[in-house]
Amino acid sequence: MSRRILILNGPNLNLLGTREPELYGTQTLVQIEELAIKHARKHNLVAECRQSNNEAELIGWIQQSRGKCGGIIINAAAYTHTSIAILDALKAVGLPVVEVHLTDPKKREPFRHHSFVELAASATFAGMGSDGYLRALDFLAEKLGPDPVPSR
Ligand code: CA2
Repeated sequence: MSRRILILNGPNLNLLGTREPELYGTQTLVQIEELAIKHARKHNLVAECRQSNNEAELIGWIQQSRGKCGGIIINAAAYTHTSIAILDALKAVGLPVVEVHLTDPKKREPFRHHSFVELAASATFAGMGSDGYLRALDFLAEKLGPDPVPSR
């Protein structure tokens, strides 16, 4: 199984660190991605990070991960609560999926309580800020098992 992990972030997460810091913190998405890439290396995983405000683009990347990646970490942002298309794509690729949210949507407005992504996910890490992405990598590293050919 590939040790490449696709880390997907959905709409408006490109604004992290610039608006609503009281809710989403002060780290930018680039900083969070750098932390994730470094953390992945500790597990001999390669994190490939992508963000889009476009549902179709996210679906395209999910479809392309089939046969190339060993797992997907996804913060689908608002699409979490609306997108059956993303759910279907995640199910179709048949890879382990971990759902991440910076905040805990279940403790926010009722319209955020339902997650379609959750229906395809093996685990969810929510309300932990950027640590959620690192815990998601730990989870996938455990699921994939040790690297048969460790690089160091
Ligand atoms: O807590 C999360 O990670 C969310 O996925 C964030 C989404 C929200 O729709 C989900 O319910 C929970 C919103 C992302 C918006 O990101 C912004 C970042 C900075 C400034 C404004 C929005």
